Amino acid sequence: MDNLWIWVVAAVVAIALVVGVVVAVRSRSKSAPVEAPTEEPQVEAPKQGEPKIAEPAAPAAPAIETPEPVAGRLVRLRSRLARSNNALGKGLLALLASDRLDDDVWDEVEETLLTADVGMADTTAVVERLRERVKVLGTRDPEELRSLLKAELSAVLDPGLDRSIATASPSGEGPAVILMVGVNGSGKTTTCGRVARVLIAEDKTVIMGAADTFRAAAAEQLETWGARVGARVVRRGEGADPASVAFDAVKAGADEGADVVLVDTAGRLQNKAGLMDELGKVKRVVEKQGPVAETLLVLDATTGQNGLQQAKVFGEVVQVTGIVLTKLDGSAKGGIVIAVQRQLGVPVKLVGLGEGPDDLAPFEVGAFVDAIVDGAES
Ligand SMILES: Nc1nc2c(ncn2[C@@H]2O[C@H](COP(=O)(O)OP(=O)(O)OP(=O)(O)O)[C@@H](O)[C@H]2O)c(=O)[nH]1
Ligand SMILES: [Mg+2]
Repeated sequence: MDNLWIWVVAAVVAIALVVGVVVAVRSRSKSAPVEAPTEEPQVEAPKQGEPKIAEPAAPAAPAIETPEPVAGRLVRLRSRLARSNNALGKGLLALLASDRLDDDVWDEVEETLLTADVGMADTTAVVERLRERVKVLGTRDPEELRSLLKAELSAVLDPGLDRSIATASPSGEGPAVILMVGVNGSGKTTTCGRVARVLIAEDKTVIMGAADTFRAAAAEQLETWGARVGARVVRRGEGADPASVAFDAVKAGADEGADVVLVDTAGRLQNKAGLMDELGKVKRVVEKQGPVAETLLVLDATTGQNGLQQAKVFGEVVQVTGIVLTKLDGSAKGGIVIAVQRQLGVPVKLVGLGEGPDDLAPFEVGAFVDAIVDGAES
């Protein structure tokens, strides 16, 4: 009997021990820290060609700005233009006011125009016509000489050219697509942002495509511009196919009924044949959805005649419909406007006169000529 009790007590103690151990192990495993899996989870890369349209720009800058109206901008910015082009008007008027208008003086007039980047062909044409008219009219009156000079400079700038920016698709369907092309640093992205503002000031709806995919910063720069005026930017990651981004942007524009799609492209050097091919591809792919309304070549006016060489190469790849001449507020010489237009056979449509958001003006021949000639006196 005694043995039986001993066995019962031993069994109860054993069971209690087992239960205690199990409870302790369970509670420890619950509170133990979760160990990180040894293998990284596999993230699936987005498939090539799969449309991946970015969300609207993060609402980092909620205050939407009201861009300045476009009318009269060139007049407002005239002092910047006149400052940088003072030499042209001043030099010419001083020469024309000389006591004797002999060959030496006309040679100097020619030199002044050449130094102002006007280019040989137009310089010769302007000097010949001016010389002829001064002779015929027999005038030496400064005011008359001034208006003769303005008339000749205006004539070479061809005031009759259509300088409007297309805001309707040539096919009549879908958005007007505007491609922005040009070499590194010429001001393409800035121009996209500023043209978007101009269009928004005219109550147009705008979508921008960040087809410069070489640098992530390029798309961010465009988004910053877009966020300021509430224009959506379609983008993909760095290194994505620029043509697909452009395609997506145009598709988004069509789906959303936007008036205009502005496509920013990467800066390209004319000697990089592959990059020029890529620009051609961007255009061809965009055109699968309809014709491009406008291809604007953005040129840095301070690069003078060198910029013209680059511009010609672009003209061979994409049919340029308008020139945007930026940085005319800097050390650029006014004559470049004449040379660019003449040598490329395409009108200068917009000019950049500063780094501000509304420092882009529609080019007007009269206001421009007044600024470079009369600027001499201001
Ligand atoms: N003073 C002045 N600066 C300008 C003008 N237009 C553009 N810029 C400046 O030029 C610089 C280059 O402009 P971006 O718009 O980045 O040039 P980009 O052609 O897009 O350059 P990439 O993307 O590198 O090919 C910026 O610092 C602009 O502020 C202008 O009309 N006047
Ligand atoms: Mg850029």
